[in-house]
Amino acid sequence: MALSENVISRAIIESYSAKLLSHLEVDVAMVGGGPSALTAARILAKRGKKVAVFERHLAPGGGVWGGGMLFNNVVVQDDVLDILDEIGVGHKPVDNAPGYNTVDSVELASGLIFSAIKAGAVVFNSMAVEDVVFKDGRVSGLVLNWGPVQKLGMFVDPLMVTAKCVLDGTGHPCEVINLATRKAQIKLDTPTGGILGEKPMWADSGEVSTVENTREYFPGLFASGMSANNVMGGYRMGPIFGGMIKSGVKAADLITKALESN
Ligand code: 48F
Repeated sequence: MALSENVISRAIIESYSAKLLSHLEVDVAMVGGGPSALTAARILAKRGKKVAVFERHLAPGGGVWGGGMLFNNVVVQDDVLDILDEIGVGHKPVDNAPGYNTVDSVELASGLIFSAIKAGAVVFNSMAVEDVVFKDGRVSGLVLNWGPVQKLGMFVDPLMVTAKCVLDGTGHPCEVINLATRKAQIKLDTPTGGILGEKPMWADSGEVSTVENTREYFPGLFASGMSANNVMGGYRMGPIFGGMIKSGVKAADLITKALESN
């Protein structure tokens, strides 16, 4: 069979269009494909929710790939090993340090991505979120543009998707909550009503607060991972990832509850 260039192009254009069209209206729209959002995406998709993840870069996985200072291993605590086992990611105990394990960061990043997609979440890579849809006092969706268009500063109007819940999983900059507070002048569910700002390194505290700070901060708008820590003034923790994974589990539970109570 002689291959047709036109068939190849048409197959991609039609299948991609179908995928995008079927995700113009979702249960959960996630911004950023870091470890916390990918964990939440996998769990929510497994529960039958319609989940789309929008990641600005070509490769989802966020801060996982780089390990610690490009030494491409990360550390996780014992209490997330069951989750790593569930998604088939290997781990090794650290000698003479009970409770600590190392994980190959490339295996963890790819495992989180693959398991989320296999569970039914759809990842749109190279798509950046530049604004939120804000209706009737609620964050109701996302405004999208191509990652490279945003990076080049091209003036191109965006497209929009609507969602019952939005998760800010953008990591340290908490981009979505930042822009929502700035543009919609919303008051967050924080002591000041605004973003408290991330604190410096304290691994132990940061790991705990990442999970505690995973919350709904405004109707329809949730935050996980380092984004939640920035909003609520938590410490950073560096290349240890148990808290990120547990934050994703908590985000999935909170969003499930929100979806099922409406
Ligand atoms: O920062 P990131 O990995 O998210 P996380 O789940 O995990 C944090 C850790 O990686 C690490 C840490 C752990 O110990 O401190 O930092 O909080 O991933 C965030 C993802 O969001 C994407 C970004 O490219 C990255 O992959 N992102 C950020 N802003 C946008 C975005 C945006 N506006 N639109 C789309 N994607």
